Amino acid sequence: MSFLLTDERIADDNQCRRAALDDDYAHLGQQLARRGIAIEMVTDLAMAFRVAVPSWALATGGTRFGRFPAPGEPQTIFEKLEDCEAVFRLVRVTPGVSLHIPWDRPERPAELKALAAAGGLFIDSTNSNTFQDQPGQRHSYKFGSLSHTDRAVRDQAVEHNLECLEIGAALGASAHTVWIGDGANFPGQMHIRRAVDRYLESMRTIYAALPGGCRLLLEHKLYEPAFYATVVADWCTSYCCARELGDRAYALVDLGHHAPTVNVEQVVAQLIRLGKLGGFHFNDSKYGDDDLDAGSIKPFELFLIFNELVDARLEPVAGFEPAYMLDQSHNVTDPIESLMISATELVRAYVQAHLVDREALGQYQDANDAMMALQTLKQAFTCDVSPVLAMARLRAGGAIDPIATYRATRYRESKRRERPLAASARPAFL
Ligand code: RM4
Ligand code: MN
Ligand code: MN
Repeated sequence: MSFLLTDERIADDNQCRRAALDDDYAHLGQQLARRGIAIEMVTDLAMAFRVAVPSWALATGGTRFGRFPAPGEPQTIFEKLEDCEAVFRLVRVTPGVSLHIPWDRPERPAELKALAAAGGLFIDSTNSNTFQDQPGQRHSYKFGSLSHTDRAVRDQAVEHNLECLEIGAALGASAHTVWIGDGANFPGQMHIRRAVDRYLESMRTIYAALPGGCRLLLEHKLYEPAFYATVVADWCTSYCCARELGDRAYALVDLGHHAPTVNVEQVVAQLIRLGKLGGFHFNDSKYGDDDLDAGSIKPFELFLIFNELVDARLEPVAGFEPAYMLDQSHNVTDPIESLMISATELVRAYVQAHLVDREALGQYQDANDAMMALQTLKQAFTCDVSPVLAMARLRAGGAIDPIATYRATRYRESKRRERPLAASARPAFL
């Protein structure tokens, strides 16, 4: 019998934190009331927030220099779902799971769907992988996939995406994300215009096969693995391609995929204005990386992104329904802990963005009062909404302090006994 984080275990551990939370919540409620904000409304927002967890983030990540597998990490998609359930039970905002195929290809989709549902989860989206060769594959992606110069390679990559759509339909996924590593490492290696033409031709076939209710999300990335020129390198290329494809194609913004000085909240606002913001891969980065925990490096940027999202939601901008997903890799932390904290940081930014006095902000903007406009945003950003987040989790059956409860249950130690490391993942000294 595998170890489960039951509601009772969580409730028991919440006991010792309940009184302090009630105090802090009442105090914050008074502060917000003075500003005309009802704390209960804010707590309801925190409870309704949703972000999907990436199946590929549950196992320990690595870099091209190595990977250090952790005892008790999941190896199959079923074990990964078990860990997704643990994340969900503790924070209660992550019922959706985003699947990477073929890394987490379900042999029997119906079984996976049922298992997810039994744990209160569902499969939110699929992601294709044509940036790596798989064993037994006919053609190599060394020089590209959907934009390859050779039609046979392009066809194989299209075929893989069609298979993802089929799996997604069986699982009830509402989006399919395509990110390709295609590009060039040297000037002259690739005909820049024709590569985009070939990419679009392939994407048209994929678009035409979209199951009803499923959206196609185009993910761009500045560089890596192509280090000179990437085929879909920026949000503008992504937007143009999505527009050419049709109404059900959108641009997806991965927070770590921009040049270091790009104003990401401005990118978000532009895409909203153009009606093509399809979703997010949330994470954080310091240099050229794209896999650190959301909110760990640039929390103010995260807040400013949510400020744009909430502004559009409140307006409301017609047809505005971006999909929220995390896309991270955890090399030195327990993935369950990182995902819980990252999800919490997103709820924090979402809730704080609702505290912005938008009427005042509009007036300061009209009056060109830069100082007070900034202060209006800062007032929301500096408000510590932790008691709201904790109360929202508690009311939904989750943990007041997710990491403390997770550690107290010794979940990972139980999984260590249940899941012996596969020989391939085991370092030589174990
Ligand atoms: C890429 C990109 C994709 C993700 C892969 C693993 O950098 O972010 O979304 O699927 O990494
Ligand atoms: Mn991504
Ligand atoms: Mn990435």
